Amino acid sequence: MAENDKKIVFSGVQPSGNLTLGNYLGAIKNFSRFSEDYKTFYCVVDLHAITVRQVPAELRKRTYETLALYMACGLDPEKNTLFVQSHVPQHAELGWILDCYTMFGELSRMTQFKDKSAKNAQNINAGLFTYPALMAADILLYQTDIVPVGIDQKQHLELARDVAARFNLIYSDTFKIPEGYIPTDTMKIMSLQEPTAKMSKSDPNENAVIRILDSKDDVMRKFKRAVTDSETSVRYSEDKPGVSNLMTIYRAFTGKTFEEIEREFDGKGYGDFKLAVGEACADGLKDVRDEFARLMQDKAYLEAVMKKGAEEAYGYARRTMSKVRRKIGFVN
Ligand code: AQP
Repeated sequence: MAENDKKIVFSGVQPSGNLTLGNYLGAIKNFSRFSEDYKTFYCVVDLHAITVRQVPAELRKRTYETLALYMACGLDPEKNTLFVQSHVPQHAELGWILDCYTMFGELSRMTQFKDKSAKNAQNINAGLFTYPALMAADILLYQTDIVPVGIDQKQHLELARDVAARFNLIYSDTFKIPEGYIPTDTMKIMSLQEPTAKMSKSDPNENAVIRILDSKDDVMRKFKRAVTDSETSVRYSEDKPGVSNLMTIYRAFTGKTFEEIEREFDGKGYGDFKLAVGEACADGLKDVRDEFARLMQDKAYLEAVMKKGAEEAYGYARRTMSKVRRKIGFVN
């Protein structure tokens, strides 16, 4: 298919911590399925990361690491545009403009804002509040058709669609209205310690979170300690959130159905089951860990990928921005 006829895919991950199994199964693992037939933009969203206070040296290091993880998870920089958000200034520019087309009431209803302001009560800044308008800008800049994300981002994506439609109504067609791509089988991986809450990279309890780069020993230990329930049967059910979460993870790595998993562990206790989940997960992530370690040795290569990605992204972003500026009435 000619490059210009391809549909456009955009997504991003914040370099706000060591990435988790949730980031992997809910988002990054799905990115590469679009590489061949779509024009894909995958961004390290550092502007979003500073809505929560970051240690500068850590943020810089994690920006390289997130890019390396994209590649270690199978994203070829020759087939995907991989870049860092702050390297393309149109994100911040369109972010500001869309702030002016996003309503206070809409932003107040965002559950992520409510959750994050509860967790960061000492730093409820304006950026945390307007985060969804910047996310809308990220997506709309590239005239995106499809946005692969976990279910926690659905509300933000719907807001991006509403803002795009509002802008189009005022000024005539400017932005493509994007669709979400939310994986049905791994849309929300839960905490291992509190299985009714999302697994989050900023969770202070290390036992709750599997990191993509955890050693096999760490993965095994964390699964062994995972919270289950007082029964012993491996069965998928809403009233067994811990076991159901482990089954979801096991299914993602083995391709087995829930029925097959229930049969496999029939009559066995949770101990055997947790060991099997740990083995499947640690082995499934081994190639990613090895490739990540190799890529991190070559900082110059990572910088070359960032630079090429930013140049490609810039070309697309500039085209949308010039249209937006003209429609609003800015002098070019
Ligand atoms: N637990 C999860 N299950 C499925 N998908 C998930 N995602 C995140 N956690 C899970 C998806 O990963 C992508 C990138 O997320 P992000 O880094 O932009 O921010 P987030 O959703 O706020 O992720 P975290 O891990 O919870 O970060 P912190 O702790 O910094 O807030 C998104 O597509 C998201 O849906």
